[in-house]
Amino acid sequence: MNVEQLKAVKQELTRFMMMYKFALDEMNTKINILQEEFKYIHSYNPIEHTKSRIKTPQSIFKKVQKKQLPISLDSIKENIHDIAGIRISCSFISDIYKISDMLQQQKDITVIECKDYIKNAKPNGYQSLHLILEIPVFMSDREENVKVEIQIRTVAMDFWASLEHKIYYKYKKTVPEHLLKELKEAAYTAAELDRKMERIHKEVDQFKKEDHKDQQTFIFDSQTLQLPHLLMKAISESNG
Ligand code: 0O2
Repeated sequence: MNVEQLKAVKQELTRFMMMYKFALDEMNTKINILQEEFKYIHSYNPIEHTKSRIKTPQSIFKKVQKKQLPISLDSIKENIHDIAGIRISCSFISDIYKISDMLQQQKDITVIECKDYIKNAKPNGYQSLHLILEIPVFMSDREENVKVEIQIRTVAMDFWASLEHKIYYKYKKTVPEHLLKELKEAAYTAAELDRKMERIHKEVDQFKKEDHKDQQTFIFDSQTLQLPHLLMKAISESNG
């Protein structure tokens, strides 16, 4: 390849990767809006943290070879669904489904795939909800529909998955039998913890709803504000 050809390929690759960066930015904005709104309505944060990444060209190429795909940008766009990826860690299992539903219902999002490894955990114990969503990205000269992979799981599921990932790579994919067994048990314990935490959370939530004092304050812009009784009464009466 001569210098001019190299430059052209580099430019094409940059434009290709940028498309995924923009898709990631758009999706992160959507997630931030949902999170903020959810905090106002339910008075707690359903998302512990989010992490997003763009797959490196090396890692994309490795996947292309593993899947024996034709080497072209069109084929990569069509067949590799996790070039842009977001991982959302939630406090409770029910939040995972709430966030997933809220995203799936948005008009500009097309759901390409939904894999529920929470209802059907993988044989090794892995649990997570995986979505492949497509969103339009508007650039100066074109519009592209871009896929983003979203993995949504609880903090406990995430803790398990990162340990399993480390072990898997440490042992170069031949993990000793006793560790596989222990990992599976740990996945079961994590799932049990998630169920217990959810039960406790529901009970506290119910108590909060019935607590009259809690109804006289509301959280706005990260501040707890008092609601004067007379103001509430007047608004309620004017609403009929
Ligand atoms: P990486 O390096 O994390 O991106 P695909 O190969 O993506 O087209 P697949 O494998 O059927 O299709 O998709 P799936 O099952 O939705 O898994 C996608 C991603 O979920 C994986 O990406 C992992 O990040 C994660 N994952 C899936 N199974 C496991 C598991 O058993 N343990 C852990 N720790 N993570 C898992 P990649 O591309 O495999 O790797």
